[in-house]
Amino acid sequence: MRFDVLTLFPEMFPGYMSQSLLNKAIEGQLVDVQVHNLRDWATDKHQKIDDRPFGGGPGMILMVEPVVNSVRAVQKMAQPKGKIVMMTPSGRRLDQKFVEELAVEPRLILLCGRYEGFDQRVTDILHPIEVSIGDYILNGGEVAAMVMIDSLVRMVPGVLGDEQSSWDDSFSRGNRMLEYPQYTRPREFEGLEVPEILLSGNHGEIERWRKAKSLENTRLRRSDLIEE
Ligand code: 6GU
Repeated sequence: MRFDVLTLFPEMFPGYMSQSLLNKAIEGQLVDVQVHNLRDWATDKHQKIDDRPFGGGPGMILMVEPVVNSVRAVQKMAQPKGKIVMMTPSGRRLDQKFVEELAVEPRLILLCGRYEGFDQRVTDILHPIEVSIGDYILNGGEVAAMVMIDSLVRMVPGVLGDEQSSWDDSFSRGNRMLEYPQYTRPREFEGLEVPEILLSGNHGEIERWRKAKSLENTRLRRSDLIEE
């Protein structure tokens, strides 16, 4: 799966991309992430890519021409041309179902804007898929793009060990449950002991206990998932 990120802050991405799982996926050529500086498509000599909103108001708006030109140029850099995704708080909220829909795409062009937004004509011309990562406002789409890439990379076959395919993970289709509690050594810390059953070696009982804890956690913290 290939991602092309269009951003005014390309320097935000290398640190994220060196994270081990993503880095391995890139090294293994399962995933390709190309980051492009929107400013490279500025049309004037001052490299201006944003301007004040018509009608007044705070902040700056990303200009239509550099954005549309950048997307078209980036699409031409490789095959297939890829679907366009605009990171915006007014987009469709990302959840695991949406992640799975996007995960079948071979290539996505991710447009990151500052939060005051894009000139409306970017949307009118490019008809991007508009994605939000939740009901809060970020300073820009970059962190949201990383969240989206992170969730998508897990769905690319071969990226996770084959013992843990994400397509049947917790939260994936048909299993929208929170995790059960997990423990590792030591068996006791500050008076807190690992539940006896996990040391019993009885795999049937362990499985039952985990299912019960999962259900209990989900009921207590995310009853909305059970209603669904
Ligand atoms: Cl995609 N962008 C911004 N700026 N804020 C957000 C968001 C995106 N998703 C949630 N909040």
